Amino acid sequence: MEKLIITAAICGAEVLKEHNPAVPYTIEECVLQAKSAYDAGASIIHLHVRMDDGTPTQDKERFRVIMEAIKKECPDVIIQPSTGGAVGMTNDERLQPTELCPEMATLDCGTLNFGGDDVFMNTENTIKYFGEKMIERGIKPELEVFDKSMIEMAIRLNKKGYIKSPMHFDFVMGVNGGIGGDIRDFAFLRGSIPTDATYTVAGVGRFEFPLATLAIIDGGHVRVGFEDNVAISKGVLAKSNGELVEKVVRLAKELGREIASPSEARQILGLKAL
Ligand code: KMH
Ligand code: ZN
Repeated sequence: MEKLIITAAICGAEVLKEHNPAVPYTIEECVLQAKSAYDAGASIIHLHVRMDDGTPTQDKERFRVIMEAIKKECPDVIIQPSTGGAVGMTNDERLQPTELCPEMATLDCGTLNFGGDDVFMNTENTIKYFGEKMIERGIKPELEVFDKSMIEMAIRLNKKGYIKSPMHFDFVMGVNGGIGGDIRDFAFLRGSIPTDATYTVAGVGRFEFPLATLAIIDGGHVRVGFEDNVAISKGVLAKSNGELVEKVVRLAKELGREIASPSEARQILGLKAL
């Protein structure tokens, strides 16, 4: 079985210090959280950025500064900026970090009710536009899917040339408005992707570690982090993103799965070697 790629989604756009005081807003806090995850075994950092007061932003310069600061401490880590940003942002606002030509970035594959009354808009034309920009800028998309229909969208746009093969999916499971996080939901998504595709799973809240375990057993990959979940166990806040990654490493060890280094992750995902 391939080694396990662990992604740490250290920050997100919605989670706040009120949920866990260790959620990073400042440059220094982002570096601290990224380093804790990297030292624990994460090879990819999925990155949102905030202003110092916690306001989410897709500002290119803020991304540049934070990405450079993370690279200083974690030289070979793969940084994967979000192009989802926060609900309500415009397409061009969301695409700003792709102008920095990172190795990877997320590409959200459909519209959904997001966590309540918000609507996270990703029309077919938006997805085509983002796909074209990523091809133009040499970026491998992580295809965020919140439901099965979004896998179908990705397959359709792959056939039309907006997304290249082999595709890499992120099953984001347990968002209010998207698919749930039960075993049958996982099996449904897992069985719906092309045979040459890879996937990672991001379970929201209580679904994080059960879904991580399924992916470890199945040969998939795992995303954890404050964006998705702030607790290390029921009612106990995680001290850092590193603590969440350490738990995945422990589970993988118990289940006989080795952890991929950043260079091994690049090989598995077909990214250029550093
Ligand atoms: N913040 C969500 C509305 C992504 O990173 O691409 C969207 C999101 C997805 O987090
Ligand atoms: Zn995200």
